[in-house]
Formats: sequence, C-alpha cells, structure tokens
Amino acid sequence: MVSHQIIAMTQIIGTMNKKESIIINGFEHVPYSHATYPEEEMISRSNAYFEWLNNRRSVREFSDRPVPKEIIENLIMSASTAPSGAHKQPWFFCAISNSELKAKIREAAESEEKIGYESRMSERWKQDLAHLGTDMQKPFIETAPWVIVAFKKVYEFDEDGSKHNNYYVNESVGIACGMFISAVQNAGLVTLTHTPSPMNFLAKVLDRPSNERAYILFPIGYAKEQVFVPKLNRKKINEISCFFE
Ligand code: IYR
Repeated sequence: MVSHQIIAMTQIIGTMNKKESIIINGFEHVPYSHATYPEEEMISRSNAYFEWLNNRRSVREFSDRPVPKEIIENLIMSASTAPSGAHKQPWFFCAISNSELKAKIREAAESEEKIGYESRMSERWKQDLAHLGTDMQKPFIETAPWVIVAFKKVYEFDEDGSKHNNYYVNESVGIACGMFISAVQNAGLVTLTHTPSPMNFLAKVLDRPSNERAYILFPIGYAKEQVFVPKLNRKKINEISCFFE
C-alpha cells in the first residue's frame, strides 16, 4: 500500500484531529498508552513486586479445598496475555477437576515416574533432586482441586487440512506458563511445575489433537495446612547478571 492510501484510510478511521487507528500493511493499529510512575515510585513498585514474587514457592502438598472455576478461567486468561511468535498464541490449557480423570492422570504419571526414577534418570540427576525430596509418588494430582495441563501447539491445521508450523513455540508457551504461575501467586493459591516424562500420555488421556504436546502439568489449589518446603537460596544479582553501562 502506498503512503497516500495509508493516510486516506487513517482519515476514514480516525476522527478530525485525534487518530483512533492507523493502517500498516493493510492492518489496523490502535493507539496504546501505558501506565508510568515517578522514578521513586517505580523503584518501590519494582522492589515490592520482586519481594512478592520471591515469596512464591513450589508446593507439593495440597489441601483438597475446592477452588471456584472462575478463578481458574482468570488464571488461564492471564497466561494467554503472553507474547507469542507472530501472535499465534500456540497454547491450549486443559483444566481438570473431575476426580476419575485426575485419578487416571495420577496413575499414568506415577507409572512413567516409576520408570524414570528406577531407570531413566541418572544417579547424578537423582542426587541433584535429593534436596527437593521428590519421589515417584504424585498424590497432589488427585488432592489438588484442579490440575491444569498446558499444551504447546506445534503446528496448526489449515482449512484444507494441511499443516503449518507455529513460531518460537517453546519460548511462547514458556512465557505463558511463567505468567500463569505469577497469576496463581496473585490469586493466593499455590502450584507446582510437574513434568512427568515422557508426557505423551496426557494428550491421550485428554483426547487432544495431534498438533498438541503436553508442556507442563500444574496442580492448583491451597497448600496443605502445615506444609514444608526445602530451604533454598536464590542466586544473587551478580551471579545471574552483568551490566554494561
Ligand atoms: N519428573 C520427576 C523428576 C523431577 C525432575 C526435576 I529436573 C525436578 O526439578 C523435579 C522432579 C518428578 O516430578 O518427580
């Protein structure tokens, strides 16, 4: 499109002086403005946000106290605000509260984990996990009121049934899952990133199409009344970053 066409279309969509939208490559772009704050306030907000996130812990023992579906929907919608390659939003979330289905998933996860702990995982790997106290038992899959399985959509189907790949799928779904975890924390709930390996059984149990691969399983709920988590230290700023000023 040539520039006079862009301007003409802008004038059609826009009002007299204030542009409501512009056209780029034939696509509408709308005005955007974001909240900003005085520097002092940004410092205190960024610090408060860090401290709030720093309180998050992965929890392995859940209460069976129910959680309303509306909260889970909000968590999924929060995750789905993530940026993604070409804005393809290559994710799908299955939210399970059905007890029989959770039992089925637990059974399948534990049988994969049994093979994992008994033969797939190296001794070094098991040593590295020892401080977390994990094992092949995954009762949280049944205890937590909700299990959310995040799937990545490796490709999409065109109308004629042919396939086209999505872009930066792992990055996109990884970011969405990070935002999901943060939304869980914000709601006042806890979760755990569980990745029984291999995870193919989840697509089968949940009857998902061939373009989806299970990415992370999240049990969601309240922590059990008295819960212990491993005493961990997080890396310091100079261990995880360097600055070029
Ligand atoms: N998937 C197994 C093992 C496991 C692996 C890693 I790396 C962890 O950080 C935690 C667990 C399990 O869920 O027990």
